[in-house]
Amino acid sequence: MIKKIEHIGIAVKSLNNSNELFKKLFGKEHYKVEGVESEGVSTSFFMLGETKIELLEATNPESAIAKFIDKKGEGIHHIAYEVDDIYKEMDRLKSEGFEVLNKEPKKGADNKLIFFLHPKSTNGVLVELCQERTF
Ligand code: CMX
Repeated sequence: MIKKIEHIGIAVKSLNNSNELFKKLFGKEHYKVEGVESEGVSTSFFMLGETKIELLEATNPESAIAKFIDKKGEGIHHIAYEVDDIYKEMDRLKSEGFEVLNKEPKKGADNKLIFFLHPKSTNGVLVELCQERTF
């Protein structure tokens, strides 16, 4: 079951500059900075009530974030939904015909297991499904 929007991912050119900008916008600091080497990104997170904003800067030119910024510029990159059973949701969404981009859920930032749906199968919006890791 999809429970809520866990975070919204925003692709940025400079994490440092955008941390300052979003600090002014929200009136508070990000609560963490974390690199995810497998995704070629450096991330920061702001907590807003029950939802988070994740800023993503590319750390190499092959990163999905570098390609996105080259093509579309900075902006909303994905919406992440929290699920209660990520393996079950992966099977359910596959059987509903969505294009799942990962064979298995994998480790993502902020202590999550994650997988993605191709934006072509979700009205042009990249969708991330995530669940807190308990191990
Ligand atoms: N949102 C909406 N559309 C997107 C998109 C995004 N984030 N990224 C790419 N697209 C579009 C492209 O513009 C392209 O559109 P057109 O065909 O109309 O030109 C289409 O999707 C397919 O693009 P592509 O060139 O075939 O594929 P890409 O190499 O751009 O890869 C995607 C796109 C989604 C498959 C790839 O980015 C991916 O696998 N993403 C999942 C992993 C990821 O995004 N990691 C970074 C975040 C990690 C984290 O949150 O920690």
